[in-house]
Amino acid sequence: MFSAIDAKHMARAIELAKRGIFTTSPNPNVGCVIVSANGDVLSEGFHQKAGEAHAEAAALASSAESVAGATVYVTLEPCSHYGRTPPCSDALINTGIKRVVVAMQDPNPKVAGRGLKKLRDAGIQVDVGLMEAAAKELNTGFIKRQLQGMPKVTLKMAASLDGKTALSNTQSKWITGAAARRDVQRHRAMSCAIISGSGTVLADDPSLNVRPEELPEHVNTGCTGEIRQPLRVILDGRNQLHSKLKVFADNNVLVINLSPNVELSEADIKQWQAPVQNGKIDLRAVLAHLAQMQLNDIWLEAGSRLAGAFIAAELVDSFILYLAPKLMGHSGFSLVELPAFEKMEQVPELHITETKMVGDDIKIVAHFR
Ligand code: AOF
Ligand code: ZN
Repeated sequence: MFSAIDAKHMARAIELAKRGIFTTSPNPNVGCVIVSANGDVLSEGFHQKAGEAHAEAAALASSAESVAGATVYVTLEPCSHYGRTPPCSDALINTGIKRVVVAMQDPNPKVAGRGLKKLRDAGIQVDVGLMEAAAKELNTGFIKRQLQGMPKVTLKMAASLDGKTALSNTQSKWITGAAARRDVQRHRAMSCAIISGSGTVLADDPSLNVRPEELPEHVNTGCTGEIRQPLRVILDGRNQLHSKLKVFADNNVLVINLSPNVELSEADIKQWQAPVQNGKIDLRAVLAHLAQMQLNDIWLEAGSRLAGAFIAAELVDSFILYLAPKLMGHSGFSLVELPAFEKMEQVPELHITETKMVGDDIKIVAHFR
């Protein structure tokens, strides 16, 4: 069904989709290439921002020539619904496209195969599944939210080679080097929200912001458009936060607690009261709430206790660990606080998919089974 030429054009569409990684949320990253019957690339497009043209519409709009008889390569099924923009499947039909090659079906229940059907009913040849795995990789959070009503959670931690996150006096600043911290900036920028706990926020007073000047890749990959700041979500089960902290310097923050914090209310800081579970914030309910807010990808930067609670509740999808070439000793704090296990079978297991050097540190990417 697919030729080497098909693969070349779809690979390009996937590269184009990546130009939206810092800007499309809550919408997916989508890329599109239009190729004439004699093999010339007529135009390219990608989705940049919710409310603006979908990838197919952007590609159609930028073709100088007629696209009648052409083949369209697109990383996600063309949409069939009237959302913020009209259906792309109609636009493709109206222009006389002959064939559409699609990497993956749209998990959005509003589409979910209807776009493919519309195209086929109009007599267009539709071939689905080329480079599907790579296309899914572009939108793991979007897909999870559409299918499960939950966002994708990536837990980030930094530790010494002996797995310690802080000294016994809780000092934890600058375990890793500058390159690893820049890498964290990139991950934050690709996320819809950053979750942290009040303990971390009170101890370090971080801004939890993205600093676009630390994202050279933004320029290198051809991303355009303003990088969005992820929503900062601070969990505060015991109402310890106060409005003078750096995270509250702008209003792109949501505090999650069990009862309203009067001082924060007076400072107009948004809060959401979560359901309680065993006397604590129900973490699953928090994530479901964030999914309802259309957040796809959550970056969890928390201390060992909150990180352990998310892991124990089986709410973490991916784990990114930066290991610094330092030894912090037996009295330091361990990576994650988990219940004492009696048997090895009870221990959470991960699958490591990537290891690489980032500056002087090692970056490990792993996924929970
Ligand atoms: C995009 N970009 O290139 C494609 C999308 O409300 P709307 O109009 O922004 O539609 C969003 C939905 O459209 C999205 O959830 C997905 O199902 C479908 N396809 N979306 O943002 C694109 N092709
Ligand atoms: Zn569309």
